[in-house]
Amino acid sequence: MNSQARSFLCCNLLVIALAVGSNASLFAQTQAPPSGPYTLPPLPYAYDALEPHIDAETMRIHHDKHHQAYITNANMLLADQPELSLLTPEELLKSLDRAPESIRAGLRNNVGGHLNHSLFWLMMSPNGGGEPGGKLADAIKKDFGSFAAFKKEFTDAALKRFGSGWVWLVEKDGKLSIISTANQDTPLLDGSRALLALDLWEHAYYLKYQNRRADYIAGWWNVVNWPYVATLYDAVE
Ligand code: MN3
Repeated sequence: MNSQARSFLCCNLLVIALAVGSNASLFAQTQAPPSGPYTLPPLPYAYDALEPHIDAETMRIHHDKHHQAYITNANMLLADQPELSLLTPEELLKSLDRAPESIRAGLRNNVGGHLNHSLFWLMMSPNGGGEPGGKLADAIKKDFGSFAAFKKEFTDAALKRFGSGWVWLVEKDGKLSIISTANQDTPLLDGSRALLALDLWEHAYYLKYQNRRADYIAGWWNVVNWPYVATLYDAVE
């Protein structure tokens, strides 16, 4: 690469760095994403497969840009952490105290972002929607009264999530519950197992729905991959 091309690339990276805000310094330090322990999992369906509920452009940017950025940042933070790099995202988030304090918050946000999005893609399907069956259906009825009551409680939690974060259906000690986490925090941090997740960052819906979060949530129910959620539930029993 000649020096002109290099300075052009450098300049563009700086613009990207400024655009992503708090992670700017991570981007500005290098010209190319480093290799590292994490790689972007492919979407298990086409970008437009969740239309009309989630549009193709949102899926493309969400997966290729936002999820990739969490991975790039996490890999950069782990560049000189060979022992931590051997851990799975789940293991790393559970043992953040082993990381140098200077990179702990960055790992929490970016490894959390990688883990949450990796789950989120699988929790949706072009053949989604409807209601779960089997043991998960029984558990929802036991702990919420009915599927409709569960859906209402989950939707209410998603509407009330202030700022960026997620709403989850989780299992802990044999009981289902709905919780909300800020930023990219995961239910793992309080010992819960994630069964279903809804991304409530504006990047997840703003292109199509703008400020109409309620419409995004209502649309999203049509793409929930209940068979996959049921496998996660069966795995925790
Ligand atoms: Mn997201």
